[in-house]
Amino acid sequence: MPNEMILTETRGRVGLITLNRPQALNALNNQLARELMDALEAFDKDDHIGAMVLTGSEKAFAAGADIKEMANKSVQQMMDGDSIAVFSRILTIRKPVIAAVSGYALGGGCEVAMSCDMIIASESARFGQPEITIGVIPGAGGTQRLTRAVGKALAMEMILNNRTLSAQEALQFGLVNRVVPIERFLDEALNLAEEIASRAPLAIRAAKKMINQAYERMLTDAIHAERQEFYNLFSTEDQKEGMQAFIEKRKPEWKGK
Ligand code: DAK
Repeated sequence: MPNEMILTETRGRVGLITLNRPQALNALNNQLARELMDALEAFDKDDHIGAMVLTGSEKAFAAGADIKEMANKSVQQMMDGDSIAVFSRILTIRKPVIAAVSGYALGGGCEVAMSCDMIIASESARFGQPEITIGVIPGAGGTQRLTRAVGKALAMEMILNNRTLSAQEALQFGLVNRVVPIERFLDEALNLAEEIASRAPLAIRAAKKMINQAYERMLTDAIHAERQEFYNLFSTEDQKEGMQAFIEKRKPEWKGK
């Protein structure tokens, strides 16, 4: 089946994937997440491809998992659906993936960017984990990866109080590799990917694997625990209220239960 929510193309030895659901700021619904992961896996298997670039639009890399799709789900439905579980598939990609981020990278969007190997940000990029505002917490590694990237103090502020980072702040705190003007952010990422793709493929793969293991080995258990906490929140009234309030464009009324 042809993709409906992403675009793919090859530029030399680089596979380019563009999230293309502009009406929802690239919110990651089941279909988009599945198309994205299928495309990453296809490029990973393609011998002509040495590296990948993942991007969105100038306005939004991705504004998170699709709140409308998950608002009324139960704990069991969240655990059973392969919907957001496909997020873990990005961790199995062996070739380097560079995120070219402009505009919003929020919630699951920020988590996808952090699951890539490097991030090139446009000057307008904004990173955040706003899940607390809809009554949940990050569920795709955000509590762990963000903390490792920017440190505990800032991660606490971002996750507990919805502090977002500008591109320059993200650079300052080590979340991104470079910040470039908006006209050049995609080319910058493509050039970097092309250079990496020209290097020894097996060594590149081994290097990526080992660098990630510096984090992932201790990370796995924590990610499972985080995911369970995320699922559990679907038994709370506040999760239903938070997501419903977002959909109805009103302020949520928290009950603490
Ligand atoms: N979900 C669904 N629709 C979204 C969306 C989202 N995350 N973000 C934006 N949209 C939709 C809006 O509803 C609106 O649709 P219409 O009303 O036009 O139908 C359209 O996109 C344009 O958005 P706005 O009108 O709101 O645009 P603004 O420029 O005014 O505001 C914004 C942009 C990004 C500040 C705002 O849209 C916003 O606050 N969006 C929600 C951001 C957010 O809360 N993100 C976190 C979602 S929770 C897991 C894996 C992943 C996750 C969890 C678990 N596991 C593996 C277990 C991830 C969770 C999340 O990401």
